[in-house]
Amino acid sequence: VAKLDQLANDLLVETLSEGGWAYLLASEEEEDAVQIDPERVRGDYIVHFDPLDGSSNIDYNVSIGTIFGIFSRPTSESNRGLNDCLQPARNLVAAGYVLYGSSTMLVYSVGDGTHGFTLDPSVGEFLLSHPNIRIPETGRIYSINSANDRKWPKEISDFVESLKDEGRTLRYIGSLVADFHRNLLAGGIFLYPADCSDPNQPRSKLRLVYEGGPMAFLVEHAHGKATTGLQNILDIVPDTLHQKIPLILGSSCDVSRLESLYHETSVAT
Ligand code: P6P
Repeated sequence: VAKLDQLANDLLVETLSEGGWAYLLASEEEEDAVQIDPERVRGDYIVHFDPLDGSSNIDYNVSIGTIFGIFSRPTSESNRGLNDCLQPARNLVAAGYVLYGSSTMLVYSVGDGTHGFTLDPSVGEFLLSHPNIRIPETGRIYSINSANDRKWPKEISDFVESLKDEGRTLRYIGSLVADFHRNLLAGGIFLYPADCSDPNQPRSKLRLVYEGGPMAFLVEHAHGKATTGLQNILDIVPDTLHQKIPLILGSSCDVSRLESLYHETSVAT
């Protein structure tokens, strides 16, 4: 029996292939981009997705999610090749996630606000329940895996200590879509910094193309911010499909405070 994340991937690939609007797919579960048979394509879209993010939580009934981002073909002259996938998230025409939690929600943006829909099983439709979501400029919550605190860069350690001094509360589920969604509505900041155990070779975990990019698009259109600490996530041009990045996103004032710490360090060094 295939695992749920593989099943979710296969379902998305099959459905998007049949739809005809996408000519290229990029999935967390696929080593390379999937080129759709040109005979079946009538559209100019590229779809990135993490079919079931947080799938290690499935057996423990923790909320998980599907993350997606949609690009247009970069130029009418592009050869519809694999590189068409490697666009910065600022180019997204749409992004969103489905959260499988106490209720099933679709949250998406097409660049004009971020909106939430809740599945009503009695009619089998997603109903608009959260129009024009606006993340509070600052929040009580911070979300980070504190077990990694010895591996954090100094800016993150200093920032987290300041949050503790202010009496902020730590909430961390270990499922990006669930942690992000809670902070999007309640306000707060999610941080997954690089492992800097070897300062010369920082190692990140979360992916740019189908995790950080779509989430950055959503939070930006909900008046929040997303950064690596040094760069707006939306502006990063991916080098590779499965590129990993430090991911910090949420309330604009909280993210800006952290960016200032990184700026002070870069000025001082
Ligand atoms: P850690 C789940 O495996 C995931 O990809 C994200 O959904 C989540 O935010 C992160 O990893 C959790 O990672 O190292 O804290 O268990």
